[in-house]
Amino acid sequence: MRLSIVLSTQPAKFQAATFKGRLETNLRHIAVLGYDGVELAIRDPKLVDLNKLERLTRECKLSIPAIGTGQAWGEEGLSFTDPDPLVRRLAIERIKSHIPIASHFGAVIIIGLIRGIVKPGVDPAQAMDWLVEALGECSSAAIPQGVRLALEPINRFETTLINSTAQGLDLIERVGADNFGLLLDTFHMNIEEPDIQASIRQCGTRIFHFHVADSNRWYPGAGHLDFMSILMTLAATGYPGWVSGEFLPKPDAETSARQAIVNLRQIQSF
Ligand code: LER
Ligand code: MN
Repeated sequence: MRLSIVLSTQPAKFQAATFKGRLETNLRHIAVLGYDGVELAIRDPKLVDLNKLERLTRECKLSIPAIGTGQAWGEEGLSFTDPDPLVRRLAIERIKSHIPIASHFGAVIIIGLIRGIVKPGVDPAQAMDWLVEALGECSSAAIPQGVRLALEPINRFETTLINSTAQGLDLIERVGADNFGLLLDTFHMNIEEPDIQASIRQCGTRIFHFHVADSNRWYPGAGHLDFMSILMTLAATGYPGWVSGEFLPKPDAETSARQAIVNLRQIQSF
């Protein structure tokens, strides 16, 4: 089990990015804590100095398993399901602009909140059609560069589109691209799934990435989720990927990141 943790490359409103900004300091810190990789939350790849990122991650011996894209929604309002066609186009182009950097680092592109919500006055079936079209276009553009996209089912309090793994699997059928799969997040699963382990088994080889946070969105071990059982179920699917910490920096970033790695490595030793 390779472990990574979320770092936003810039200050962000999103609260569950454990580390934000101060790229060099935070990358060195994450490496010292013992993580194998860093999941970068990037609002716009244009704002990232690729040479610097390449140098720092090489020096810190950190992989980049995934790139989060939700800040384009959180900070700029871009989404695949906005009634304004220009906003939808900008969202699609933004996701496509992550493909070169994802290809370079071997990272999965996360489709989180950039999918949007069903906005007032929009027919939900129309929103789903826009979503399927956008995902089809982005997945096709990513194939030649060997990049995969992972849609994250997100709880009902954050979006009205794709809350559960069952809805995620239906969407995968509709998009019909081999490089399009799911990102499962234990925090959202705890709210939406009747049985977290059963849902993990059902998603099987369609799991492209995995987020861990406890029931309260604190670090694993700070709430009441059974991570031993969850991670053993994940391993039993043959999942070869990363387990990535995306939790609130509580009581502070340092303590949460340290406790997470202690608790997850302890599970791993069984
Ligand atoms: C992002 O990975 C996530 O889990 C969402 O809660 C974003 O708001
Ligand atoms: Mn997540």
